Amino acid sequence: MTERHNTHTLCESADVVVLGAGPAGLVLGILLHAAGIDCVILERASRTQVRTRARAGFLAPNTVEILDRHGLADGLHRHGRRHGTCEFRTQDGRFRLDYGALGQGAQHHVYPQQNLVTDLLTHYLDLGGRIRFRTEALAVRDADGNRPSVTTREPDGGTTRWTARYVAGCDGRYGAARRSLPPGAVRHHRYDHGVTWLGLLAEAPPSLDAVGYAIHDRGFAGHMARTSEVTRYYLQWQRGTPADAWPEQRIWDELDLRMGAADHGPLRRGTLLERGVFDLTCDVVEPLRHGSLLLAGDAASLLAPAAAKGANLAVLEAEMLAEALTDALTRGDTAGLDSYSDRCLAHIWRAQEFTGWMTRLLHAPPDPDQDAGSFFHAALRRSRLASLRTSRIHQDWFAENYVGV
Ligand code: RFL
Repeated sequence: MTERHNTHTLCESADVVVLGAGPAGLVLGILLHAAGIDCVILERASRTQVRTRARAGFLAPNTVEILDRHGLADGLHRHGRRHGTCEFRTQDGRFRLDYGALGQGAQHHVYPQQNLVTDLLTHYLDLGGRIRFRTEALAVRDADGNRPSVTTREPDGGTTRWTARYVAGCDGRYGAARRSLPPGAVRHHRYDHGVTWLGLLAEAPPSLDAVGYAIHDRGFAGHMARTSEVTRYYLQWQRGTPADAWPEQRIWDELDLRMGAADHGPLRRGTLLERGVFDLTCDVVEPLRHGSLLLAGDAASLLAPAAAKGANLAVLEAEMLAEALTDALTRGDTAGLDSYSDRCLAHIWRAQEFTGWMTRLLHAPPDPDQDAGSFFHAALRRSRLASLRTSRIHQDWFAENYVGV
């Protein structure tokens, strides 16, 4: 329903207003629409930006099951690849873990996030779903009542006030949903691993048929396949240094050095399509609900990308939230909404725990007692890696956590 309020402000409504068209918002929008719920997705970016933003690539079996259950995995099955090996490299050598054959024998699907988002968007639009691009949510108001509203800035500069029964904050870490939580409404647990990565997207085929984790005196380097033409690399980076501080040649030389190219073969070089610097920080909002405002995906919890969990949690939470909202709006049954936060937080803390473990395997934590501390932590990391290389029980534990959410 649209109503002209004055020359600049429109009033519109939907039972559920979803903020953000990432994996969380789109899966939620599709499932609500399929259940006959009146919903709209409001997205700050343009359609092209949404369809081309390269981020995740490793999808867990549970994520694929959810997408399969709702008929959303055709593209992934057609163009994605199964993946089940990772390789750890140090200056002393390397070893591989065929994690797909360990634990419960589960593998990842490698499918770039922008392709998944494009598939989800196409599906949502084919269903007749409502979405507004270039529409930025500015604030969520009255979330503690049963008629919350969202104010948006429209592409033409005007504003719209959306009224709703529920607002789903799927607009990431810096979105309006988090910003609108009144002081004291939730607890915000933050942790900074004290490490910064330079994330790179290279127009180059993968250099190894495994996820590569290199632990080197000069810092961490990582390799993750995306497609046969594009590969993601990471370099541990000096905090505060801009992404463009080094020329391409220097970046490739450093990747070669840390990944032990002299011993294990050179990396396949190509143009760097994208560079981004990000600090390995993580956080959890608790609870994930304030009245009629509910959080999902990165808006609920941010994870360092060391263990590739964020997009997987986003899809899981979106399915849980869709079921809970459908029960509430179609049958007046709010039990699912009441337990939504606790059920999600159990998965979130488990993913945070494993991500923290991975981060400490790849990096020494910052230590005020520099010299003694760095020796101590380097020794702990070597011991952790030795255990992973030699203990079948440890390997099974790793495999189960690496592909699980
Ligand atoms: P998204 O994908 O960030 O989407 C949020 C959407 O909200 C929009 N938005 C707003 N819209 C309206 N009004 C506002 N005020 C708004 N503010 C923001 C944004 O434009 C955007 O479209 O969040 P979502 O849906 O929660 O999904 C989360 C995932 O995107 C994220 O967790 C993953 O990308 C994390 N991640 C990985 N996760 C994995 O599971 N496997 C991986 O292999 C993996 N690799 C990665 C990653 C994240 C990375 N970055 C971003 C550091 C690799 C990298 C480099």
